[in-house]
Amino acid sequence: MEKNFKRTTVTAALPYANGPVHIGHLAGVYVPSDIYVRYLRLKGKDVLFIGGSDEHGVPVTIRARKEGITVQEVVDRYHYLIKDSFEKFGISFDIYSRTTSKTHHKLASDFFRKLYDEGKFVQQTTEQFYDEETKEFLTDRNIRGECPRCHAADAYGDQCEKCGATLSPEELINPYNAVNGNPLVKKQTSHWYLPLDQHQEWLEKWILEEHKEWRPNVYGQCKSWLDGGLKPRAVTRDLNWGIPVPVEGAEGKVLYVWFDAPIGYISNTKELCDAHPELGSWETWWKDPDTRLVHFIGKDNIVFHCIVFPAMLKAHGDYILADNVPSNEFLNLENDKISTSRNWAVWLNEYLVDMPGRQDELRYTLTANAPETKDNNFTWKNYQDCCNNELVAIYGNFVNRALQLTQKYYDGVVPACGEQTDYDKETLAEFADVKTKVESLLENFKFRDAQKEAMNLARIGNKYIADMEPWKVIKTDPERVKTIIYISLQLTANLAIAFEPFLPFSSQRLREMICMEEFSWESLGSTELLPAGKQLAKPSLLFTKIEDDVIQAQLDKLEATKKANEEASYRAKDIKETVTYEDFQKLDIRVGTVLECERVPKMKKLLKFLIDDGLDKRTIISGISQFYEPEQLVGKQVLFIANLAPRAFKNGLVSEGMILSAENFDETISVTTVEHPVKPGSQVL
Ligand code: B3M
Ligand code: ZN
Repeated sequence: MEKNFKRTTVTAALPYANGPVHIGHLAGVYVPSDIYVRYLRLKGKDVLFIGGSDEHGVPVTIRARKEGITVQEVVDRYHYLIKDSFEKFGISFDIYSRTTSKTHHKLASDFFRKLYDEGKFVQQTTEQFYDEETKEFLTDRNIRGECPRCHAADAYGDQCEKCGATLSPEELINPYNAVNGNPLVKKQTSHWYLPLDQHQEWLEKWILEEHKEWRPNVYGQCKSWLDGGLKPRAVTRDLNWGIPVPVEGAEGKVLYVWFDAPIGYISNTKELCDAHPELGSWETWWKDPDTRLVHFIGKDNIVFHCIVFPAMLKAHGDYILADNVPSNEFLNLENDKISTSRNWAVWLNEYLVDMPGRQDELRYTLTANAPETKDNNFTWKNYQDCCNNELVAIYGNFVNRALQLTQKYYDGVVPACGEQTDYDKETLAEFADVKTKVESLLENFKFRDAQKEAMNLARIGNKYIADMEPWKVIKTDPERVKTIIYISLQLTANLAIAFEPFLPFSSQRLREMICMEEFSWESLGSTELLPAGKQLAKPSLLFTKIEDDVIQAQLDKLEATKKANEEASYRAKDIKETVTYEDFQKLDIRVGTVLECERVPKMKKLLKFLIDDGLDKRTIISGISQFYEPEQLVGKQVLFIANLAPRAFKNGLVSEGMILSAENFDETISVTTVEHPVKPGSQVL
């Protein structure tokens, strides 16, 4: 922090190209990093903003299998989709490349080879699960089997989704290949490990002593890893997708995705600098101690960026290490965890279609709710409030008043400033203050508070113009109005600068309206941004209200997702444990004819049936009164269990059997019946 760096390399986590990106990604990584970079650029700093897609690893291969296409097709599809979404949201990467690029394959491969040649890895042979038919070692996620805890039939090698237990593949009972169901055998395989234990000492000093300023969540996670004692980590995998391990005899092995992905930051910088010599050598951006390196990431990536990647860089030598790793917590959606598999997300590509031209509205809401210190929540209602009550009612309203009045009174020409009152001076002084405040907040990665300060500027402006009431004063003291409008216009120009890092689209529109070509962070707070006599362009509304029906449509969409998920999870209800035919035969299921059916007083859910069972009449109680009027059922032939031990109910009623009903996914009930009439007492076989 204290050090005066010459330039800054900013990286944003490389999203897996296995699906589109959603608001959680934007809030956690890409909006904050973009705000930071835009701010630095506005200050005239030398900065590179490096992004790209992470195209290796198991997730993309699983997606390919699911969709029945090749892995290359998967990464192509999502790389371009993600890149496009980022562009449209104004995430101003200097480069957005991909880890399947030639440059990256070579750089990552050379990186590994250098460490290998210098003996920086240890080689270890372990037993892993292997499919003898497909001749492949399986990764945890591709192994399934019976859960040792809850005995669910299809737990994953790393986790049981039924009981939530964290597992290792060894613990599964009868492990099998998740893709083809083949049984698995144990087979020896050899891998290279980065001996993190050997890096423990310097990492402790570097993080725990020299980087106490890191966010508490980041520092805390690192500390607990370090306190637990670091262990060697495998950096290669048996997989047929990825960067081949550049060592003889390592056929069928690739670099572990978390080994190559962070090197992707370096490769993408190289690709950029090679194409733009004016940026200097890529090595300056990664090796010069005068360069400040900052990684923006989500909290599940902390260990890789703070411990594993630095250990790799240190083992390699030559490289600088991160100066800070601002990491966010998670964003929830409507009080529920964002989940790709449950489709519980607001996808950026869909938002762009549903809410055209409203990128800043989302950027604003996500920063206002940024999960900087704890998990936070996005709700559509809050989004609407942010838009209507803040962007429209405060920022938009102030700017619109100032510009419209300039048109009305002065044909769009900035009037000359007359003598200022004390209130005028106080207002301008408050504005000048904001620069220092926003600056120190941004330098400390406190984006939410920084944006709040920018909005405060607009509040000050709004209050000023409301208090001054130029539309009244014009009748009594037209000279005074010139000063009021002059000041309001200076405030407007300041807002265009202050909001640029946060809301680049509206800021640009505003600058066009006030014809401000040149602007810099340093001029923030100035009271002479728009000189008297300057002709402004015709104004239009900076923000427009979001109506209830637009919000409702989004809520309906989520509701439909919820319904579809419930349906799917119902369908996916596990089949109960296998029973033998003998077990089944113990049940005596018969057809009975309903002779009478009535509600049970004081027991709302129950219906009391009198059934002709072929031999006799019997009473059966069933909890299905919400779904049938008793008279609907009289005369129907229903299936019932004839040999179930009688069950007594509280009010003395006894049920002599049980009527079989089907429960629909929405929990409605339908009684089972026979297709053709049969004699009461017929057995179901
Ligand atoms: N692709 C994981 C993730 O998207 C990973 C980040 C890589 S950053 C080098 O959470
Ligand atoms: Zn389980």
